[in-house]
Amino acid sequence: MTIAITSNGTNGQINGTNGHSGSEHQHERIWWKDAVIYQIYPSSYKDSNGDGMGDIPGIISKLDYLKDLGIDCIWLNPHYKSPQVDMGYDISDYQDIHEPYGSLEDCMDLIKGCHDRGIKIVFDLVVNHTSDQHKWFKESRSSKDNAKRDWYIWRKPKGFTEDGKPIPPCNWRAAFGGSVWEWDEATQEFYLHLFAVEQPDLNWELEEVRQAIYKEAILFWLERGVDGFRIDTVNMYSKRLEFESVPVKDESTPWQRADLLWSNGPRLKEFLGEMIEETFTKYNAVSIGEFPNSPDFNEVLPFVSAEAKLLSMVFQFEIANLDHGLAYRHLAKTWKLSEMKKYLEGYQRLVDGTDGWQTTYLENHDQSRSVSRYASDAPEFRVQSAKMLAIYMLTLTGTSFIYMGQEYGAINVPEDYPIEQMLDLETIGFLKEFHRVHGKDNEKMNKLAWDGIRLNSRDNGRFPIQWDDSEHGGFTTGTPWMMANPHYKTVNVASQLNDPKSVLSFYKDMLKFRKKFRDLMVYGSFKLLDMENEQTMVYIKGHKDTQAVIALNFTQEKVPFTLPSDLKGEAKLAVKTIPTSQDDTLEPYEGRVYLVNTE
Ligand code: TEU
Repeated sequence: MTIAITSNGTNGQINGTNGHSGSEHQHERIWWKDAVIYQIYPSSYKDSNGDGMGDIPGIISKLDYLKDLGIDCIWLNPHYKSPQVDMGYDISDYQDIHEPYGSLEDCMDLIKGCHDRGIKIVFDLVVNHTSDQHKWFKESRSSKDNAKRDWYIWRKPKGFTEDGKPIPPCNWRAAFGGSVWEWDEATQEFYLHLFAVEQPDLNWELEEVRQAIYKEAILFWLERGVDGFRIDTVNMYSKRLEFESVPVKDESTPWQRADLLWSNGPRLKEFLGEMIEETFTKYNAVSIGEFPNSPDFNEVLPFVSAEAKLLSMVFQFEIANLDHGLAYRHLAKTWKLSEMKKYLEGYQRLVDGTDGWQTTYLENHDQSRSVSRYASDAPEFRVQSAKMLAIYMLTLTGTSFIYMGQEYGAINVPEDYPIEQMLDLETIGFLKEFHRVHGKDNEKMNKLAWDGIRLNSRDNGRFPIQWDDSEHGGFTTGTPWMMANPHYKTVNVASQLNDPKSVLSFYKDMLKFRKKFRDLMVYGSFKLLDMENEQTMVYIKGHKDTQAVIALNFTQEKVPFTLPSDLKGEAKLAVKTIPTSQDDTLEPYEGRVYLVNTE
């Protein structure tokens, strides 16, 4: 198939690129803007003691690898004491470490090990909810007159059914299925949990709760040298306390999605203002908020504008959700490149001409692997797909986040990976619900579920890192807590380290490239061309009189390519992922960067 790239659908040329879009704001230069942040899921990075579980000493043993890779900061997923119902997002003690990961001392060694190498480190802050095993919740649930009763959100039943069952205050569906309200038999009230039953929501309305959070979960770690936090579900702290039911859209269940109602509540700004002022600001710490259900940049800007002094930056979710089904992410839906471009343009506008900041990510522990989702993990296309996405990751304005494994081109699990090894509570909940509706033995439906799980389940981001081709990918000498992706035999760090053509080497080169041209790549203006083109993504970065043209082919077809007419002759090819390609044709999944006026 050959489709020309056009900006206006008329002549096959990209026009109108004289200069770049809008006004380029003079952003204050701060380390976390320049930084490329590398995310580590501790259970799956590196096991140092053979118990099958990744640990902090294992991470420390890889710090030189990370330094050599060229990243600037680590974001560590929750490592705190936790019953692990939701892989550490259910914390039972903010000041202690999950035992299999190591000790507080190991943790201090990790912070020091990073700092000694000039790497910053941020932890995960999970304070929308705790574990039901946290001492605060145990007290709260112990009786209605306990001093901590109101530290969580308790409500009386709306009434009782004819057969005596309590009716919850509203019909919201929890993120992992079922009602957001859990009945407590002993005290005859419901408590709120937006996520799992074992993750009760804290009551941010109470000042003493907020103060306890600041002291125990935030200041404790800032005092110990962490450089900031990625902040879990940061836009859910303030609840709409009326708890109004939503219209029924899914007839198969009483519990309906209400994500918009539980995000961005009335007191959110006030709570964040107080939290940031009393904790983060004192330590000059970075605050990276997880900010779902907020596609409109006008809605997000007030939270990330430098003047507002709230969050440094946020993660938005529209690109991450592109192929997720509405009721369940696993029942995948098709998507178009033009949709991705539309969202990307919105995200980049947060920085263009404003004092806000933005993030770029394609993967994290809640997502499957980007090569499998946005490009192709077929053996003949895997490497070029991963390199093309690396260009995307490292040429966009804002702070880039690389998820562990992305740097060597990790892909989703294969067809014959055992379904029982998918261990995420969300996947298990989905399967249970799916079987309830379609029966357990419906072959056709089971295939649909498995295909969806393989494509989109969070497990794909959680299997062990593939260090080499030894058993379990060199992750552990024991039995891994989650089976390695058998792919480690061909795709692993060791085989790529000294191969200049590998995905890993390409990431290293691109990280250097991003730093060298940071004015353009990190801080530059952004202009997307040819929004309607469903095959290629082409954008122009600008800074003063310098420019870069980035051209990415998202298909497995060859696509004709022409530089924007006004840049022809001036644009010099700086990066290309397929050395043998011709100027006028982008090879399948090829990526290129051209530079203008940069010498
Ligand atoms: O995620 C919250 C969130 O909004 C999601 O991306 C969520 O994982 C998704 O809706 C499930 O499909 C955060 C954490 O990143 C996630 O790992 C936790 O499970 C969740 O909070 C609860 O703490």
